[in-house]
Amino acid sequence: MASSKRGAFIVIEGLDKSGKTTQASILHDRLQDQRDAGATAPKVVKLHFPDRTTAIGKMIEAYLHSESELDDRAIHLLFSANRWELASTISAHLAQGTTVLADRYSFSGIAYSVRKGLPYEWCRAPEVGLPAPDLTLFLNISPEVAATRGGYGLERYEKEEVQKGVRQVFDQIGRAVQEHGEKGEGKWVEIDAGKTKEEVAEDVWNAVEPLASGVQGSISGLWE
Ligand code: Z5A
Ligand code: MG
Repeated sequence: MASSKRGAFIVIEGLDKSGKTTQASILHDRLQDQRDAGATAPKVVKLHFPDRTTAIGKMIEAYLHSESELDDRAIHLLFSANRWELASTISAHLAQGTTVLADRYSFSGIAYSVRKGLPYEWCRAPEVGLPAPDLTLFLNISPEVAATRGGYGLERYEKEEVQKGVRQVFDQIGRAVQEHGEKGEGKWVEIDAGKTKEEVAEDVWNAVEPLASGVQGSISGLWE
């Protein structure tokens, strides 16, 4: 890797059960294989938001399992704080040339809370300044197909009418990022997640490959 390159920050977003965790894992392994094959490829780390291992993450998990009730604004800020807990770690990895993959990020935070009726700008505010992704892959699937997938319906928001509302907000965010993407939001690429796992993985790889050896330029703050 050229010494002037830093690691790429790649985010995977999408509705529930669109295959984010499946694809994050396939992509991680592919990038890791590349590194194992030649020492010049960057290291790679994979994160998942919410990170349920921290104290804040445990509060979020209790909420998602409906074991606790929280004001909509309070839970929104906890999800955001859960990202800020890892912000300096993400920036340090990127600066050291490590590729960072995140399974969900700020866009999920906004989409689920706006769907509940909170104002868009209020929801976006606590995300401003987090490390900005270089690339967001939005796994697009219809809520009807998502509802047929394994594990659906176990957590609080996994209901078809909720997912339809969330999808509308994601569409709004995607359009905004595509229009302003050069200013600290990175690139937004939509992937058809209704295909087989292998086909989706190929589309994901085609989008990621140009960044796989690292990217030029400093790390931007999201929406800054
Ligand atoms: N949330 C929020 O409100 N605010 C925030 O800031 C953040 C999150 C970060 C938990 O998230 C909740 O938190 C979530 C949003 C909210 N809403 N709810 N409920 P989470 O990321 O922890 O959720 P999860 O439990 O991991 O589910 P998921 O992420 O929605 O699923 P997924 O990762 O997209 O799908 P998957 O686990 O990879 O695959 C699901 C199943 O489908 C599994 O059986 C796979 O084998 C199968 N699969 C995957 N791909 C395919 C294809 N291509 N074909 C057929 N079957 C497939
Ligand atoms: Mg997942």
